[in-house]
Amino acid sequence: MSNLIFKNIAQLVTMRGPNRLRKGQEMRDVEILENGYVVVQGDTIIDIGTGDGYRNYMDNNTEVVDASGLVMTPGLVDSHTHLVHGGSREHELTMKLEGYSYLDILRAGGGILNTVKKTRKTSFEDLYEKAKKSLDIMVCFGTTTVEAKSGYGLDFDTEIKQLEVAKRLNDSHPVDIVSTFMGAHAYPEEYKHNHDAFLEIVIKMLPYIKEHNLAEFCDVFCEREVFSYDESRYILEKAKAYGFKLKIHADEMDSIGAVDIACTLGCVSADHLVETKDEDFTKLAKHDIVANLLPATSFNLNKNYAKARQMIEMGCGLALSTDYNPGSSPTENIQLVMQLAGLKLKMTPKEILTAVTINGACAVKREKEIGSIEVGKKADLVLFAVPNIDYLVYHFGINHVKDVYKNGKLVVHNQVICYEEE
Ligand code: IZC
Ligand code: ZN
Repeated sequence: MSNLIFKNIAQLVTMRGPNRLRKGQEMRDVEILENGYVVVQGDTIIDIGTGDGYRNYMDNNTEVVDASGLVMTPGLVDSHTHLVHGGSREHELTMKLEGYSYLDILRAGGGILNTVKKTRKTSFEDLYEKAKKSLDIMVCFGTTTVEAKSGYGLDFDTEIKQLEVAKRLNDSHPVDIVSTFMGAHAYPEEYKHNHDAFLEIVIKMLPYIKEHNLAEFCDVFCEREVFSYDESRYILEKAKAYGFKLKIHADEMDSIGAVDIACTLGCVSADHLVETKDEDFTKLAKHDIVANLLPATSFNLNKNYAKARQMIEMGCGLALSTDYNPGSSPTENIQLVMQLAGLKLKMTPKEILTAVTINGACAVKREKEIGSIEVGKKADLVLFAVPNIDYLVYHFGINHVKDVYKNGKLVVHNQVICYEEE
């Protein structure tokens, strides 16, 4: 097997360290090697260092990439998206501008329910093509692993269709997809007045999804007017019993006890955390739950931002994700999220990089394989055309990617997709 060598990397952000959630001050402990090199064999990193130590690995077949003037980071992890869905919701923008809230629109049968109608009507092929376009955009911005939720079917056939689309994409697209079943995303029109019956429908899907290996995680939208504390807890308890790992949409608009559910049931991540009470930060830290923050959603809905600084001071481990969805965060751009994290959450570039690499990997339970540039890990690597990591957060709203490598293969070159279709 021939080697692939990156040499003269201006700043190599290794994220070397323990394969676990980096919490509190640890989020700033980021190793940056100046004039670094990385050696890849097949899909795996076999050496890293500085200077010309790479020379030992050179033979006639070696491909050498000169990364002078570039920054290299691990492939970015977008650990919260609603990737697979039909249609879009631009026609709700005017309502939003007129002052209707996210929940007002949902109450009127729009919002998630608007996307449910469209997703039910859209064919497998069309859902696949649309989600593939989004994945292509994501990888062009440096994302190499994506978590993808269902939750726009709210009936057996459509939830399964969404999960099957994600599975097919995982097989055919270079980006890795980690699937989450989110049947408890909203109550569909037909069960608006019969919550108990809908909860049973969601629970009946769990064994099928588990047997067919269609999702690793189960998630619930725990929110006033959506799934109550008891309803959320009930679903997640059942999912846990079937062997799903858990996530929870927590405190996006209001705090109704989602963090308590996350701590008692052992959720891997609690996501949003905008209205979380300060005492709950300590609980998240103590239980090693990934606090997954989604500032593009706050930006898009013109709402409050999560209190990232307090969270870090209280010892939490933060991830950052796009929340890509057609309603509250119609963007695939993880770099914009990183820049909002700097501007609005007051996170430092090192904390931000920790959040979108190793901590994002923790949010999808892939911390042993990805999230850092270390010997033995997958060669998921991004080259950014910036002089240093501060620049990545400072110059906002544009794409800084030059090239992206997934499993040791070049998949984006000069911001253009170049992978071979499988
Ligand atoms: O489609 O509105 N928050 N779920 C919970 C979403 C946003 C997605 C949507
Ligand atoms: Zn979400």
